[in-house]
Amino acid sequence: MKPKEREMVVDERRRGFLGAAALAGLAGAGLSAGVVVTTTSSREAVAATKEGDELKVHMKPGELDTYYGIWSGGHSGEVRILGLPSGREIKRIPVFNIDCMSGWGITNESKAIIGTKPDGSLLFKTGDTHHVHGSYKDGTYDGKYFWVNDKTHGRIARIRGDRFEVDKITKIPNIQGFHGIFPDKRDPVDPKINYTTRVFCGCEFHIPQPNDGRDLDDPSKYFALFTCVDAETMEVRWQCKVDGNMDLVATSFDGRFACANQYNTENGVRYEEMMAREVDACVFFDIARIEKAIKEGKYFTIGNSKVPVVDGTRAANQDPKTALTAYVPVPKNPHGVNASPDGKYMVCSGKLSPTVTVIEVAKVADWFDGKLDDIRKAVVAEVEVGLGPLHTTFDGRGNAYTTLFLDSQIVKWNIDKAIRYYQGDKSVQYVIDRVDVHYQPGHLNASMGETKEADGQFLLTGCKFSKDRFLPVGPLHPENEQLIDIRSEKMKLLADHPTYPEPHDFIIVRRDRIRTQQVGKLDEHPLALKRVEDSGVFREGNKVTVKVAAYAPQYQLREFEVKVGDEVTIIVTNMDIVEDLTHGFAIPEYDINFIVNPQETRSVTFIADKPGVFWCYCTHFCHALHLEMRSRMIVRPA
Ligand code: CUK
Ligand code: CUA
Ligand code: CA
Repeated sequence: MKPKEREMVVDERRRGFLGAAALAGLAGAGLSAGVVVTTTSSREAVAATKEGDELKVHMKPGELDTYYGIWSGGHSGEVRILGLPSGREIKRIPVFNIDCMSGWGITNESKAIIGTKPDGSLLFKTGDTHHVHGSYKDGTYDGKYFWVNDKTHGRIARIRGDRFEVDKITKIPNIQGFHGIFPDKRDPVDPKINYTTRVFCGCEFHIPQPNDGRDLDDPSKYFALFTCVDAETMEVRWQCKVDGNMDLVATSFDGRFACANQYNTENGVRYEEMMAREVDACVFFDIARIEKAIKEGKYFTIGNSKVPVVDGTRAANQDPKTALTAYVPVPKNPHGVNASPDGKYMVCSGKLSPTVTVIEVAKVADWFDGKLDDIRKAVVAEVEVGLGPLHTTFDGRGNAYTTLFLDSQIVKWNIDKAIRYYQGDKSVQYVIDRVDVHYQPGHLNASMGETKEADGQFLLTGCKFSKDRFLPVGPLHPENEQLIDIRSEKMKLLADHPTYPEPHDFIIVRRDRIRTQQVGKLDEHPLALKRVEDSGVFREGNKVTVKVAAYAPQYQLREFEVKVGDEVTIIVTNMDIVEDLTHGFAIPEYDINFIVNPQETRSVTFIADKPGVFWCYCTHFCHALHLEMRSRMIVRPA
């Protein structure tokens, strides 16, 4: 944002505040005059910093970051937005958790997205987010959607890129341990579709199919499914049965393949069994072929689920010309698969093997097309990088950066050189640099590193242990996200950022890719009041609807009455039109607490089971008269 624009926004805010203050004490006075502010938070493209400049870690007051970091929250169930490179946390997005700041899991609108049981209570209250990925257009982020997995309950959530709020959650059938997730980058068949239309979901755990009490003691019958979800409708399109399990997922830039690393090709149910083999695999899915097979009716279904399932097991896919899947060997219990930004390679980390395996995508295609006799030849390098390699990112200059969990290091290596070394030229030094990190890194990602616009500015790595890096706060330590400058040959560790446990993965998106809606639109809210005067209590039998307009500094209604035993629905519409003027609504003893942003509506439903006076009050500081912003709920004994 240019300084001038920023001034404008600040000015609008001040005006909103004063305009609203002038209304104090006036009931039903209608809207204050004001301007709908729809600033985009990131208008200008970001000029890459030049080598030699100090990479900025600290922002001056009022200065904006150049990148959005979209962080998973692990078993907190949420997603966070960080400004980068400063590392300042800007927002938390409740996803699979309950959040009493925003009312996620409390309002009727959020419950409808999360899903409810027949009694109206939430289907699930917990979740475990690991991987966030954004929608693509032309090989880079278009800022439209972000998706995140729920490992605990096998759900996928979609986050709107213009609001950083969840708009859909889908529960995937027939799976457990949904871990890796990745959107496609373009269509495998129609070259005109150069954007994301599918999201692929890997699944880690084997289960009996259907998992309804049969085959409990016969793990040889358990299996795992790869799932394709429609990016727009969020419906499950199809599933693919595989041998072994799936961990992380990646997609090719040409749209043809999705792939997943497999650490449990043994189909083991105990860890010793899962690490019995020296070599596991990375399984490739030919998306167009799978969808053709489904069109031709070559699928089955499982239990009550109507989702078509194709057979992607090794036995059923021996003939390359018709194969839906290919299993590329990778040692040993690999963790993580990442696509290089030039579209050429998939890099799979060995985890229990000190190696990374480089798979050439064109050679995988050759195998499927009958031009390569052995899928093992798609491996063009398998080179040593250090102990416990987990995840890899890229700088767009041909270099890869891999986390070494056991060595507590990031290793920078050159892909072409690694290939040359592997193919016989042992004089080549493919490892370029190493830097110690603190401590035990899992994921890492470079700025725009998962797009063809990888810009090689900086990377962050999510260290699983922070130990002594921050003031001690008792037994639970934060994670440590470390910022590393990667603009030159040598990496430079710049900063530590603590994060609440436990982010796994994250992406770093240049800010001009994001266009936000800063003020809501009442016509997108079916329950919205049109005018303040429409507030009121509407009774049908024992069902009572209470419509409340909120506009600083008051609620209209200032009091309302219901009876014990009533089923009460309170609909709150924030009539303020000033950016950042959010109101809250909490009811003591009734466990109600939520916010409503400007020009939006939220509702809650509860049984009035306690007689008395209950002051509904505004929880979100909105105005000089914020504390006075209350409404008196009178619950009369029946
Ligand atoms: S996994 Cu956590 S460090 Cu879920 Cu992406 Cu590798
Ligand atoms: Cu409205 Cu505080
Ligand atoms: Ca294994």
